[in-house]
Amino acid sequence: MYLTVLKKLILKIFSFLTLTLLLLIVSCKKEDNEVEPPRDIQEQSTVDDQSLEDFLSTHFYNYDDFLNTEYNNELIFDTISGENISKTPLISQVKKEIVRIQTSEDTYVDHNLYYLIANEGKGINPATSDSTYLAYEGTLLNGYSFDSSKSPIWFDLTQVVRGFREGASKFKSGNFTVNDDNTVNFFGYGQGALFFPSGLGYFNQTAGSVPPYSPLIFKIKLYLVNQTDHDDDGILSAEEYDNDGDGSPDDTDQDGVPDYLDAD
Ligand SMILES: [Ca+2]
Ligand SMILES: [Ca+2]
Ligand SMILES: [Ca+2]
Repeated sequence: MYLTVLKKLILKIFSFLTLTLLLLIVSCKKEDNEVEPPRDIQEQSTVDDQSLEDFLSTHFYNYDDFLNTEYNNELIFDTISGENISKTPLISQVKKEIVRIQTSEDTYVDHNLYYLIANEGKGINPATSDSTYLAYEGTLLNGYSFDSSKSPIWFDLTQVVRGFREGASKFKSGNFTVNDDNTVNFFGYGQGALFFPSGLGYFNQTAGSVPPYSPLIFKIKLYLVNQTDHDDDGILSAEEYDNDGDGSPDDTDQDGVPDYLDAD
């Protein structure tokens, strides 16, 4: 993707300003905010998936707005009832990907990640180890909004919960123009939503106002992608982060420092 020098400069300034921000979607450290003992992860995955399917079957999004104008829409969910009784449910419009969580050396638990692509975007997909400049809103299935940023901010996807990391990589970045007053207009960006079980979120942790075992919804607008080389060794993190595909960072020399942070 071609970027002018000015755009590259602005991209750098964006990165510098926002990389230090820490928001709720950043994975929590293991602390005393956990329910112990944790529930069985397979059973919880099944329970959460049923809740997600119920939500997706009974709700629709404002797809007509996106047909009329491609960008500058807010994604809105509503129940299929009353005058909206004939709307197409989300369950017919989302895509599903199975994300495996390793629970022991040879045991994996499958989780269903659903994602709605309202606009795919015209740029590049981030790797799960890249940084993304995005606006988002996180809600529970009951509609309660627990975290949001309407203005985009940078997220290192290695630092966010697994469902968000995997889901954000399904969207493509956009582009932008700079106005005379130095404000920026974005266009061609990926927009949609992620719906995932607690096993890909906080599971048995309380995270801010999110109760344990909460399936999560994130609406996102993915504006920019910064392909990241965390350890500055000339090899993009995308090529070092998770080559065995198990969802956790590889550590080839098993020294406790994952490859993407291990400069040697
Ligand atoms: Ca590297
Ligand atoms: Ca791995
Ligand atoms: Ca290592």
